[in-house]
Amino acid sequence: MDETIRFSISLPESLLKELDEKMINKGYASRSEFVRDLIRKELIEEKWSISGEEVFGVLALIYDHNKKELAERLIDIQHHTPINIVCATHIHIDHHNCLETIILRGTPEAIENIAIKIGGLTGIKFSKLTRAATVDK
Ligand code: NI
Repeated sequence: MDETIRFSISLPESLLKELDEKMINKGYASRSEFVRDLIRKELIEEKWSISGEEVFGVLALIYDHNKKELAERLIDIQHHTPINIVCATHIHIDHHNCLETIILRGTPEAIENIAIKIGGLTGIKFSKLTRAATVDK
């Protein structure tokens, strides 16, 4: 575990006020925790912008259960990129809708590619890729 180092930063009063409001609205207990997460978020975005880095993605989907060819296409895409698929979870929401989350691992390009391929299929009603990465130990 990294040693925690304390340092001070200077901010214009209005920016500090904004920071505190956001910190409270997001449920953070301290400025330190909020600023740490802001820095991590920036580092994760940076990692996603570098080609060849290993990153993770969580793709959440809602789709039409009645479109049988869609389910087949979804499975096909996953079978053709098994190296990037860590796992998938499927729940049956109701008679017509399925929810699936697919956890992906690989380069930003590979993950974006799969997410675009899947998100563009006919019958997908919702598709959202959450970009994740490790940035500290
Ligand atoms: Ni289902």
